[in-house]
Amino acid sequence: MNFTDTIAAIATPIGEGGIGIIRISGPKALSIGRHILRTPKSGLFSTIEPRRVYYGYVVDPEQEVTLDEVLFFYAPKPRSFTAEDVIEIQAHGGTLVLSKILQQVLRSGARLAEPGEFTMRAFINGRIDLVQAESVIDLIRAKTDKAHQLALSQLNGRATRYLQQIESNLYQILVNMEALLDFPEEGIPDLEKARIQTEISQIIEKLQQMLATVDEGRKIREGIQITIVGRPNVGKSSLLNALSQEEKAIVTDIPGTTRDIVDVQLQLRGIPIVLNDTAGLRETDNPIEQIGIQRAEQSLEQSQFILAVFDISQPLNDEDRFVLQRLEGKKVLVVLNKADLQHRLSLDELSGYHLGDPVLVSSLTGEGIERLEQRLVEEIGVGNLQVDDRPMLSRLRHRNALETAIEALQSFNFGLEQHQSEDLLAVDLRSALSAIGEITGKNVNEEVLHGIFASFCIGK
Ligand SMILES: Nc1nc2c(ncn2[C@@H]2O[C@H](COP(=O)(O)OP(=O)(O)OP(=O)(O)O)[C@@H](O)[C@H]2O)c(=O)[nH]1
Ligand SMILES: [Mg+2]
Repeated sequence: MNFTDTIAAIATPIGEGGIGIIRISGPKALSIGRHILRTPKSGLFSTIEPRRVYYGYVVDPEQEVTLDEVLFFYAPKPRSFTAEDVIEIQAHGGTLVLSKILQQVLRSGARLAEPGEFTMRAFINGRIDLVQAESVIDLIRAKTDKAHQLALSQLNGRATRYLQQIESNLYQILVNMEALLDFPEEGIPDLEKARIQTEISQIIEKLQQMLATVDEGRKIREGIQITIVGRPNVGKSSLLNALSQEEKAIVTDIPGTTRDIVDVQLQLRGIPIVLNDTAGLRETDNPIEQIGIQRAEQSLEQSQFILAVFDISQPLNDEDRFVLQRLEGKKVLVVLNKADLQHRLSLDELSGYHLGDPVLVSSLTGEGIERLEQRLVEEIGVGNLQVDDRPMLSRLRHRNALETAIEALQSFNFGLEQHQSEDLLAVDLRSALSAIGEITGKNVNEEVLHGIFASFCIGK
């Protein structure tokens, strides 16, 4: 597809920096560049060669006033980020300077790019597929080494090539089958049927292996949200502080200290974790505390994992039981805090709730905290998450499409056994192909695309 308009944006973050970059992409990029760029001697550039860095000035050509001293280069299509003509101008990184240059670029015939629009053009122009486009934003957002590796592996097209291979195999089977359709009275020969079935089974297996990487990939990419819950005063905030090794949450001996959710980000074996400390759960008349408790309950519902804290120096009370009832069906690790004090909690009653082996810690002395981390790693299953040379995917959207493709192929193989007609079999093949096309972006609707790129920043 050829875009007829030219887009521009500031590609670097707002604020002061050594340099700031203005990116221009589209058919008018070069002519806009010529219009506003001047040589060091204030002349027009007679030639701007591809991929060469030039030194010069940006001017407002109407007034012939200089806006900034810059470096710039020109990358003609298709060898540029967007696969269109691109000019990138490195100016001084100040908000006012950059916005003046941008205004001048816009006055000269470009329009302001929408968030993610440069990457979207790279995708629509066929330079990258959708998995690669998604990985661009993942690379920008990566906060851990593993997330960085995963984004790079997707950007360099490992998953893309793997899916393309599967697509082309399926396509070949479809073509062969449609050729057979011309002789409907003969049907598919048995030998041929067996061969197709084996091939489809192999493809199903490959897709299943890929499906297995999605959950890992999502953990690596998005991280895991863990919520700390418990009745007031058991030491939830102290535990948050101990795990994050900072005095992030207020700790007092007054029950009902924490009101709002306090979150910290940390890493567990290279996986990003967001840890939420919440208000102690109990009945209360205090309206502020009530709101805090509502938020705690919300976080308890939405979190992927719960650390349920109890005070081992006190017998279980009704508030604890109230908390315990809330934990049913959740992924929970029970933490018995205040291990440095005398133990008065009945483990028998606790074990009646079948929440697994508790971990004993003292958030005050730090005793048991390392063991708790180790248990967390095991329970969440992040201990052996790694990015290797498997083709990995990492989004819910990928998971749904893979599942659809697998189901369609299973239905195909079943149909083949049941001597289903070729045109019905072809429907299954096509729906598998279309599901895979949703991942790579060959077959994806406007709305999904918009959703993907809207989460990008402007200038990317
Ligand atoms: N001895 C001992 N005291 C602790 C330990 N952990 C917390 N405490 C004390 O218990 C009291 C309550 O701690 P917090 O961390 O504020 O408890 P919380 O669960 O966040 O309480 P709320 O925010 O009110 O729900 C404070 O006085 C802490 O110093 C521990 O492991 N040992
Ligand atoms: Mg607290």
